[in-house]
Amino acid sequence: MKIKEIHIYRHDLPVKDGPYTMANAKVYALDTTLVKLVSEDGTIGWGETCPVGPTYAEAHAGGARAALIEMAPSLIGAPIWPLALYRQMNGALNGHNYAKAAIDIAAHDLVGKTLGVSVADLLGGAVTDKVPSYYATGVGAPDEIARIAAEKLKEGYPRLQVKVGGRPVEEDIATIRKVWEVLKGSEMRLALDGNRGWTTRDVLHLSAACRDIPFVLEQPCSSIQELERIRPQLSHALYLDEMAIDLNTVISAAGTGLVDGFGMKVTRVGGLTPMRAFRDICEARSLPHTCDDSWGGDLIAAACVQVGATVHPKLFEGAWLAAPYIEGNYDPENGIRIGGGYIKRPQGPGLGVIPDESQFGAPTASF
Ligand code: 0XW
Ligand code: MG
Repeated sequence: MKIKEIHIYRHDLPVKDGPYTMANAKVYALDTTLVKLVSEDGTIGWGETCPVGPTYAEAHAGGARAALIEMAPSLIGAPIWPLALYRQMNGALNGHNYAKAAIDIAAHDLVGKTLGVSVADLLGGAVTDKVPSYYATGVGAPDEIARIAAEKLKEGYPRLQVKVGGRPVEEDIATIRKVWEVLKGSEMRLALDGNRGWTTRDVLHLSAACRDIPFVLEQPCSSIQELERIRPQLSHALYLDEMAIDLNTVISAAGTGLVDGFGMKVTRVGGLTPMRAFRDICEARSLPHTCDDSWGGDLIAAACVQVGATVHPKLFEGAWLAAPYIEGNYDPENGIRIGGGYIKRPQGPGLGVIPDESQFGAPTASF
């Protein structure tokens, strides 16, 4: 079975009650890119990629579409099977994992719909249909973040990620102390995400000052070298997020023991094909990880949920979705929603969601 058509769409996702604030970015609306693959027999597969602005990762929305337009002509007539298709993408363009991810997700959706099985089945089989999520705060004042922590604890979220960085470290310490007053004694797990925004000096200070609070430190500094430097002096477990840009980096970070886990984004690593390998590398080294993305609508959310459902539960840190920050769904019937801190895995074939494509308007490019 071969690919007959490729269509690329652009769509705006305004941030509900925005902006969303991180150490290195403040975002009001996100520009997402959708890919529709059509196979020879008319079956359709959808994919998506949505960088959370141009400064979070080495990715931006216009770059995704340029890379897709570069690759698309050579993918017409290519096999729909994800690994073979991935090799063809690599033959057409070096790098640009986050753009290849949209095609790879669409290929999984297409193959699932062709065979009548879910993407989780294609990835080895779901171990649960109730996928844990986690809530991520923005960077905010101590009392406000503690209020959100109490609210999310009550809603049933099993994990909270508190955004920090980009301000005096004393404010981050005050925030985490307030949050801990709320969470102490509960089962909610806690992560502090610096989003590359701290100096090594500040991380070491914070880790020592909060030795009594059990949290994981996610991507506190910007480079692997900075993490290598602080690693032996930390009192907390260290997770890699933004710098885990591909499987090669993951293999090194896991193999050298640089980190204790990962905040992993499906599109950053290149889609579901590399995500499956990532999941298995982590399982081989007992490394916990998330399966999320930086932003995106129902298609990204469904991809995260489908792969998240296949992760060994003892290693799964949850699937973060942009859903709480987005109005509406692409799929009015089976759109992905979070309830009580968990996500129901959609049961249909492929990703399990079918977008109402009239929302996207005319394609920006068709092949
Ligand atoms: C919390 N997230 C999953 C959403 C934002 O895009 C950033 C990201 C992270 O963990 O860095
Ligand atoms: Mg992170």
